[in-house]
Amino acid sequence: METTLIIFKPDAVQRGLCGQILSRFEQKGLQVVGIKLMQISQQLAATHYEAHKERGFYPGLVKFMTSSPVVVLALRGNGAIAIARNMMGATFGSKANPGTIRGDLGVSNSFNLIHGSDSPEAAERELKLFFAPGELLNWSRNADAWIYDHAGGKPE
Ligand code: 3AN
Repeated sequence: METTLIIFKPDAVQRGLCGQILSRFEQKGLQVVGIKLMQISQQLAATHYEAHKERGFYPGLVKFMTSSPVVVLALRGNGAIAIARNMMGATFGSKANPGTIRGDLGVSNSFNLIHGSDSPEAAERELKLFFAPGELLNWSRNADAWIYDHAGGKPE
């Protein structure tokens, strides 16, 4: 099972879209193993986005991400990283396909509602940045018996 780090960005929180977006992930079958409302500090934003430090959009991105609270989530499932990325859609709402979160809920070319880890390495790094040890819960979900086929001994 993979776990991915998802952020509902300040625009999602301010626009009251968190419930809708979370519903999509729950309905898909991804399991919430961590969730909290938080204000991202300058330092945390800088660490999280350090790969983009030299990009022209970086100052605006850090300003946006620290401007208002966000909701951070850890979502778990088979292939959770790719599943969440596909559900998010292309980076900007203006380009994202209908049916995706960004495609259905936004039009902006900088406010794009949601972040999701883009690889297992990024997920491991980002989960550690945003969740302290003990904030992620390994809990067994009864619905898993119907979300996955366990006939072969592991969830498929
Ligand atoms: P994604 O979130 O789809 O993985 P990346 O990894 O290309 O997108 O970019 C990381 C973040 O940087 C994006 N979520 C977006 O908020 C921001 N970003 C990327 N390109 C731009 C841009 N041209 N203008 C403003 N913000 C940008």
